[in-house]
This record gives sequence, C-alpha cells and structure tokens, in this order.
Amino acid sequence: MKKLLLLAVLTIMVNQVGAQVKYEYPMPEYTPTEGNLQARKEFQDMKFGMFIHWGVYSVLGDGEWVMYQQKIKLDTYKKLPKFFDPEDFDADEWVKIAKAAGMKYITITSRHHDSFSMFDTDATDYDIIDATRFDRDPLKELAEACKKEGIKLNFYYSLLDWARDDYKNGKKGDEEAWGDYVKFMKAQLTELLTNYGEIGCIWFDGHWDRKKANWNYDELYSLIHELSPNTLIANNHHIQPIPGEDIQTFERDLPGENKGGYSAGVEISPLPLESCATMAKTWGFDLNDTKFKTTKQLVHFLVKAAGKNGNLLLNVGPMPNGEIQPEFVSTLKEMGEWATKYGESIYGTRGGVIKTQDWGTITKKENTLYVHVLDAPTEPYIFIPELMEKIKSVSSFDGATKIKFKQVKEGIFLYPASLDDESIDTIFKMEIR
Ligand code: H79
Repeated sequence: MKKLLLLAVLTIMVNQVGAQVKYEYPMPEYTPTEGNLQARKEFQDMKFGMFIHWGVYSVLGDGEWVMYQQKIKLDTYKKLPKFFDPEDFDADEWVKIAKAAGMKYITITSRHHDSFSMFDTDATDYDIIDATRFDRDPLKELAEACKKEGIKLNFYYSLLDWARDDYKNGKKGDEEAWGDYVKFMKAQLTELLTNYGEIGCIWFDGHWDRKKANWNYDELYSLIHELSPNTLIANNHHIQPIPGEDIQTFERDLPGENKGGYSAGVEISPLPLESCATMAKTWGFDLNDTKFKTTKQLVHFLVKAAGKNGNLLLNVGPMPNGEIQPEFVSTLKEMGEWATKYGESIYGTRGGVIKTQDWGTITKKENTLYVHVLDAPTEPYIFIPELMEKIKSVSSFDGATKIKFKQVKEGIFLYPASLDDESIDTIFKMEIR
C-alpha cells in the first residue's frame, strides 16, 4: 500500500513537472507570411535590444508597480500626470545610448499596468497628450529617432489594467464590459500600428492577471497580423506559445530556465526566443535601487542567451526628467565597447549547439563555432561535450594564435596556452568542415 501511495505521489509530481500550461480557448490556425518569417530571422540576428519602462510612475521613483505596492488609490495616482514634465527627454539621446551599447532594437512601454498611455491616443484621455503639460508624444519622437539610426522599434502593451472599469468589471464576469475593454485594446493597437511607421513587435504583458480568461487573442492577433503582417507578436504570458505568436519570451530568465520563478513548466518552442532582464532590480525608475548588475554579469547574460539561441532585451527605466540614469549609461557604454570588439561572435549567430557548460557556451555562424569561456575552468583545458561535427582548426578570436585541440568520441578538448580569469569572455574560434 505504502509503495502504491509513493508511486501515485511520484506520478503526480512527474506529471506536474512535465505539464505544459496552455491557453484554453480556440485559436485559428496561423501561417506566418514570408515577410513575417524573414522578420523573425532578422529579429534573431539582432540579438540585443533595449527595453524601456517609462510612465508617470517614474515621478515617484519607486518602480512601475508603485500604485499596487504602496496601495495608492486611483484618484490619488491620477494626480501623477500633472507632475510629469520630462523636459530633458531627448529621443535621439536614448537611441544613441542604445546604439552605442550594441543594441539593435528598442521595446518601449506604450501603456503599462497603471493604464496610462504614453502616446497620443483617441481611445482615452488618460494619456500623455491630454493629461500632462508635457504635451509631446515620446513614441512619435522615438519612432523618428529610431528610423534615422536604423534601430527597430517595438511596443510593449499591457493587457492588465489597474484603472479601467471595463477591465475591472470584465474580470468580475461582466461580458459586456469585457467586450468594451477588448474594443479599447483593439483601438489602441490600431493606432500603435498605423501612426508610428513599421513596428517590429507588439509585446503583450499581464496575461497572468486572468490566467483562465478568454483574452480574445484570436481577435487581437488577427488584427495585428492584418494591419501589419511583418510585425511580430510576443506575449509574456509565462505559458506555452499560443498560435499566432512569433516570439517566445522569458522574463528574468534564460530560455528554458526558471530561476526567476515566472517560467514554471514552460518549455522552449521553435519560435525565436527572447529573455528580458533588468540592470538593477526593478523595471521602472527606482531611486533607491542600487543593486546594479556589473558589465561582466550582463555580458555573460547576453552571451548565455545567445548560446541558448535567444535574444536579450535589457531594461532601463528612465528618470522623471527623461534622462537615463548615469549608472546605466556607463554600464551600457562598457557593454558597447565589448560588443564592438566581439560582436561578430553574437550578432547573426545561432545557439543551441551544446548545453550551457560551467565554463560557458557556444554560438555558431556558418562554419564557425565561437567558444565563449565565461568562467575559466580549474583544469588547464576546455572540454566541449556533445559536439559531433568534425573540427578543422581552432584559433584565438583574432585568428593570430592556433589553439591545440583533440577530438575524441566523447567530445573536444581545447588546450589554450593560458586562460585569463579576469577576462569577461575568452573567445576561441573553431572551424568546421
Ligand atoms: O513590465 C515588467 C513588470 O512590471 C511586469 N513584467 C515585466 C516585463 C511584471 N513583472 N512581474 N510581474 C509582472 C508579475 C508580478 C509579480 C508580483 Fe510583485 C510579485 C506582483 C506582486 C508580487 C514584483 C514584486 C512586483 C511587485 C512586487
């Protein structure tokens, strides 16, 4: 009996670990257009993007969840737009910072959970043009700056809403209210996809607020694909991708991992992958948040994401005056210096060559494998398991030094003359075929 019980418990555990969480409502079959497939490839080639969380919450300097965490009543929170006047906002400057960091695209919050629209919208008056004295559309200015500099622009869009009655009542079961909310989202998505030039991606977030609900993704996704077939759809829902989506996201995690706690039971899909991460703790500007990640940690995250075939969307939360804080700017500059030297081993590569090792990972482009030694092993060699491809030669990153190697049934041994412990990433090039 005891054995049977144990078996039953084990079976339940295994099922839970293996169980994928799926969206329960019917979705039409989705065949991406040629252009969409090309856009996916280009997205994968870009590898590194800037996430921007900016809203009226930045005034309080306590992150983008401040309304929820400080239990601020809606009427009180609604005073914030009056204080929002970011006179130092300069879209060209943001784009310059992103570009110098080696980032190829920008994903900015058009509307976060607080419901405040950071763009000129006719669907509500709770937006930057109608409710602030600033009276400029930062998304418009950013779209122009990005176009000039060849940076792709994407829009984050919150599904969850802390201010609208139609959302609140819809959540309680009022079907008509929910219908109104869906209509509102569709009106805003239409604006976002028609008024700002070609948008690379719509990045949804907040699904988990109504895990079991019908979010009418069939309507939202087909609207987006009809208006702009090459615009990719990402939804940070922390479940398996839903038909109609073009990118799979991992919040505060490398693809396929669940260290951040948001990706339980989520398995890697064949879609392009993207990890998003913060440079300190929060996404929106937080005056008190000084847990800054180092350049080395962030480069390692970028390289490990690439090794797992994913992009890194690295976040900044600009300050209420419109500037990106100097700590972030200086780390991003250092990342850019790294990317200028070693970008060849990241941009345009694909991953999934081997599992991440204690020492690092591998990225691949055509006949070159880039071996990224992120943490030098104690042994005087690097052992690369799982790799069956015939290795022709191994060299230092600059190609100047040949590296001794031995290929055996179990894998490949590299014998570099020395390994620098202090280096951010020692890269070797292996030629195959
Ligand atoms: O937009 C960013 C976040 O605001 C949003 N997604 C990223 C990209 C998000 N992050 N976490 N969540 C949504 C899920 C909610 C987590 C919570 Fe909490 C844990 C809510 C309350 C406890 C984190 C910690 C937020 C407030 C405290």
